[in-house]
Amino acid sequence: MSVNLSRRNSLKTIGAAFCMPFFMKMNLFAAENATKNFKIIKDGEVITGAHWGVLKLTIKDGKIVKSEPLNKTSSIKNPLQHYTADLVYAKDRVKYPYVRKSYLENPDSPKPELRGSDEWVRVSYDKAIKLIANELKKTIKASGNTSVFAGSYGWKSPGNMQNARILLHRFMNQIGGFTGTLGDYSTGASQIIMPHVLGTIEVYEQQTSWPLVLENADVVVIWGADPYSTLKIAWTVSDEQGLKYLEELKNSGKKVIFIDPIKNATCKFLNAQWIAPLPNTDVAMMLGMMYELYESKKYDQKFIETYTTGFDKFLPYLLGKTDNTPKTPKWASQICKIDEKTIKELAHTLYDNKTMIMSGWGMQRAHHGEQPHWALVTLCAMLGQIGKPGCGFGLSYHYSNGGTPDAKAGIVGGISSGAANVGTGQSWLQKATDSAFPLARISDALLNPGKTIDHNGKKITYPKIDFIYWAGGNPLVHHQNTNELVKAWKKPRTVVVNEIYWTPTARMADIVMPVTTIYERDDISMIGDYANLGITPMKQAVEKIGESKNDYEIFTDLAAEFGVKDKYTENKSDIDWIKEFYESARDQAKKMQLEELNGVVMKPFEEFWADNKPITFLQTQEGFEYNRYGDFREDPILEPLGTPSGLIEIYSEVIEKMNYDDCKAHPTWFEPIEWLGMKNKPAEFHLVTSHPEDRLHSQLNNTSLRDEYAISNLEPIWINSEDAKAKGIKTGDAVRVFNARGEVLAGAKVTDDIIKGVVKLCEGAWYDPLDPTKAESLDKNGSANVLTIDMPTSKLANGNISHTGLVNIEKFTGKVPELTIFKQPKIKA
Ligand SMILES: Nc1nc2c(c(=O)[nH]1)N[C@H]1C(S)=C(S)[C@@H](COP(=O)(O)OP(=O)(O)OC[C@H]3O[C@@H](n4cnc5c(=O)[nH]c(N)nc54)[C@H](O)[C@@H]3O)O[C@H]1N2
Ligand SMILES: Nc1nc2c(c(=O)[nH]1)N[C@H]1C(S)=C(S)[C@@H](COP(=O)(O)OP(=O)(O)OC[C@H]3O[C@@H](n4cnc5c(=O)[nH]c(N)nc54)[C@H](O)[C@@H]3O)O[C@H]1N2
Ligand SMILES: [Mo]
Repeated sequence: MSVNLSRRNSLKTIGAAFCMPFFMKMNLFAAENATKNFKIIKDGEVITGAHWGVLKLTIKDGKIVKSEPLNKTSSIKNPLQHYTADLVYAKDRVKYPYVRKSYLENPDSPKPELRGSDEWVRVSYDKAIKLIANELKKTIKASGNTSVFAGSYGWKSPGNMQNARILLHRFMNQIGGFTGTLGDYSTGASQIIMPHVLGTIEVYEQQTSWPLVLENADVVVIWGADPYSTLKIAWTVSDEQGLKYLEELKNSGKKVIFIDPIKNATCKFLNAQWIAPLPNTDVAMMLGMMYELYESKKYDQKFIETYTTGFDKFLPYLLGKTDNTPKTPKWASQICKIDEKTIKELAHTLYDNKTMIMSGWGMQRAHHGEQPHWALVTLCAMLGQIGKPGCGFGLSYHYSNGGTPDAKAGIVGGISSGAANVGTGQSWLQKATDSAFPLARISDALLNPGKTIDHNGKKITYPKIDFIYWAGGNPLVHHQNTNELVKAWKKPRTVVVNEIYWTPTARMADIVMPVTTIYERDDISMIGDYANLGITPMKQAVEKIGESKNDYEIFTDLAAEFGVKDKYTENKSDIDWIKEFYESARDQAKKMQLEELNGVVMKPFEEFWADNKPITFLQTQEGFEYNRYGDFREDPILEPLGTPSGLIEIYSEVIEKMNYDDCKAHPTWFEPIEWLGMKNKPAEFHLVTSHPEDRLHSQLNNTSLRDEYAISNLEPIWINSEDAKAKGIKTGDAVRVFNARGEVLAGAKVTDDIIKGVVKLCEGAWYDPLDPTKAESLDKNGSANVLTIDMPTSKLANGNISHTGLVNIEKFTGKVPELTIFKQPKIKA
């Protein structure tokens, strides 16, 4: 089977580039010219890239006055592209280095309980660097490198040079190592279960090409995904093709079925049939469908025999022979609240037609999140369409433009963490250190040093963490159960954060280092994660704000304090690296004879840089014809999957041996810890914390784009109209949303686009506690994770369960307090 270019395969290439003396010789003389030729313009246009696409910035008198997409690929608007000036000139920029007052007074007794409420003191950059270096040395000396947690995690900004997290790891690896993390928040459950089932991580793999889907599928099912929203961004610089294909799907007139408790922007855009199960009950619904297919003999026995293993061991469970509960459509209906007839009809429709099921990741960010995609693959195996052109299933159509046909491209290199045996694949999943725990266990790890947990067949013991360094993420917003994290966060002696803004995480640090936005520094990136459609220069558009620095400069100066500066930089400036990364792509392009083959010219770096224009690669015929499981279907012997059996594992003997009570050897319906069907519900409504259409997580919450979606200047919460009526809530009302874990204020949006009993509060609003000196204080800005549950999906994957959890909601009758989070914090005069 062809393994495709995944979203960050570029890293593989970089490793190779590092060893090549050719590049080192090249860069010595040429990069100097590159910098000489390029000054920051005062008036004109600069082309750059952001997660939300290639942008054209208009500069007047040295300031950004306009920001727009360089090209439009579809008629779907992407508001994120127009707020660049707000991002650069935000009121809450961290302009200088700051140290928390008590920490500055005595770093050995720094009153960590005052994190988040202490005053800040501005210090010189040199002093801040020396302080970080000294305290880091002290911690390492006292308790070793594993007591330094530099896992960091987050969406930072695109750019292959200014890669905050990798730059941090690179520094830590040169001073003896650190404790890092395993996995991610996006696909914590699926990326662990899928290799057992399909032999690949699946979630970050190239998808069967959209053109094949559009040509061949009669029915497209979108199961728990919101591509209209989530395709507004990509991990690198978006190629913006996904929205184009979504529009083509709409125009194709194909039948689209949409399965989600929320009628989201995608469902509306596509005018799809809406089937709305209770949250976290999809596995029951899928089992009901499988039962129906089995009973009506409408399943592909030949496919099951040829391409899968373990159906015979799964069947007794499906039929209820092992637990006296046949998973009939009626049984499923009682759980998911979709009527029996619809469940049956859906099963038949999928079997009778050429079907592609596109699933998002929301349903696996739930308790027992390993199960939904495993059950989905099993259902699709019964439908027998996996590997047929444009049919089967796909787990990445909603993300970073999966399914966009590949181009033949030179791949730009990137900075490396310098770790030995990093492995290949997604940059953030590469191994940067030996000491690591599943990242969503961060609070547990901080609170329970020495505790041993199960993880995917192994045991992991948490180290004692006494120093946290974070660069490029916002854990006080992204992690579940904020109030618990606040407690855990006060355990270590030192917390350092590199940030652009006074985010909730920066405010919970001891030392904050001011960082530039991508618009204040040079960088380079691929356009497109899977398809590699081009390369964009990311030239510095405006002067740096305040004393902000590039992460590279901060870590270079820290490396100097440890005597490893030359090792860290390899004597290269930012632009030297950028040139090297570009030249590695150019070298590949030459080897592939791109110019001769299809006229794509990659000029020498200096000319490319002076051009201020992206390079566009041409998509290939193979790209257009890419059919993900096509080869496997053609010949399962010669093209086996990477599973122990080489087949799709409906029953996994590897998992059986782990003997976990919360993840069995075949797809299983487990009741989540909190859900609407439980007895003695601790609260009334199921909270879904979707990814926001108008932000990237917490990014852009501090721009005027917020005015477009805020409700009465509060973070919106969706509530069904009947529920709202019963609670006396109207659109525009301030509401208090609460449970045993915490409470937040939000602005009600009353709608029929959400089923009864469910509320939606998007993740990513900046946590803004009313009284930061008090534990569990009311969050004024509706940060969803104040309410979510911090526990693992299961012992198998230890993923986060942010879409599982119940809340109460009531009209807020007090005076709505003013938001403070988007202003500068208390700074000592
Ligand atoms: N309840 C709930 N919680 C969730 C989710 C959910 O569905 N529900 N989803 C989860 C998922 S999938 C994810 S991926 C996470 C996302 O969580 P994060 O990735 O942490 O979220 P972002 O808001 O993108 O945070 C990125 C931060 O990096 C900063 N930054 C940007 N560029 C740079 C740079 O060059 N240098 C430095 N030093 N900093 C920079 C930004 O200012 C911002 O504060 O959230 C998770 N949390
Ligand atoms: N604009 C924008 N785009 C983004 C991001 C962003 O923050 N903003 N974040 C990016 C990142 S890091 C990631 S990981 C991806 C996330 O991509 P996803 O994980 O797919 O996004 P979510 O919004 O968490 O969930 C998608 C849909 O699942 C539904 N859902 C939730 N629970 C269930 C359930 O139990 N059953 C069913 N059937 N449906 C359910 C939600 O209602 C939602 O409509 O998006 C990426 N794209
Ligand atoms: Mo994510």
